[in-house]
Amino acid sequence: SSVNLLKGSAIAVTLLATSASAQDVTLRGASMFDEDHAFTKTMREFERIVGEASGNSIAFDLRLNGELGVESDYVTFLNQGVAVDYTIMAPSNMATFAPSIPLMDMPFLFRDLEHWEAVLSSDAFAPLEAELLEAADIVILGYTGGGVRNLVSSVPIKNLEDLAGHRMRVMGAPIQAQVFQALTAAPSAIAYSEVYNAIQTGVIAGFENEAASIQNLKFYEVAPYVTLTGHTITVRPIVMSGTAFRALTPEQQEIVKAAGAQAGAFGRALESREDGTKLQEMVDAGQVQTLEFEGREKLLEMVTPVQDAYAAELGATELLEAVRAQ
Ligand code: X1X
Repeated sequence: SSVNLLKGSAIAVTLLATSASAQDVTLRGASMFDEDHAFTKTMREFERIVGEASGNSIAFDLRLNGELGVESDYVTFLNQGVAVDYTIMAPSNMATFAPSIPLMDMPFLFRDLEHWEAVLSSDAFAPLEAELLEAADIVILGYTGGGVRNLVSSVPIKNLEDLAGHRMRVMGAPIQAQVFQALTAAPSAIAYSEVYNAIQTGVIAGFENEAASIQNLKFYEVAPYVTLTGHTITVRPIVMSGTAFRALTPEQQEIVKAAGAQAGAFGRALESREDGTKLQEMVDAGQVQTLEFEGREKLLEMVTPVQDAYAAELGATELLEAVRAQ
């Protein structure tokens, strides 16, 4: 019997050794949303492509509905190589780890969808990717996004007069607060998970967001006025922790990179296509009322010096010029 026991443990060791050499790995992902949101659908597409290409040597465990927190939590996890291996993330939520990364999604960066797509299909952001890897140990695998961010408020905001002193939440990157300060609003950085409550209790009178997320998290319940400033077309990197990335074989690394690029293109087409439809669905359901912003053309003028100063401070003036020139 002791011989049998020994045999048993020898078999167990062999099995372990076999599975380790096959490099089977499970990656844990995080989404703040349910299956209906474009981010979740994009991560599902990423998983599908990787699964197929890797002969299912890479498996996935995607946690939805903010089970693992919000993006400002995810970025810390990715940086430390714990809890979350991959997700989709607003560059402005990574500011504390890499100050230059929020340049990617600063308001009024893109003229229109065509400009946005041209920049994202180029390698204009490569230096920012390198800095993120170096400073935060986070790998960008691809880019999704394509939602248009508007003001979302509990009170109607129709013009610059209404915007003056407007208490609104912005993402936690200094450039976000600086832009809305330049527009004379009163921005404060509040965690995404606190926004609904902060509006409901009157701590702030609104924030800014895109249709997919307003609808998915029902922000219209507390902030039914959507002012069509269209100040940002979102850029949302599909990211992986450096720790998780390095644990893959070189072949698996190539697979996740290719899948990130492909899933990103899928996600960009999806969210940009759905953006208008989702806004209209909320209008039709009586959940939101849209308002034009009188004098929108003045906003870009007010914000440009802030963008320039931010880029200059980072030594990224050339990069900003290159993006504008695309
Ligand atoms: O404003 C936020 O923090 C969030 O808004 C949307 O849900 C998404 O763009 C998400 O990436 C995050 O930025």
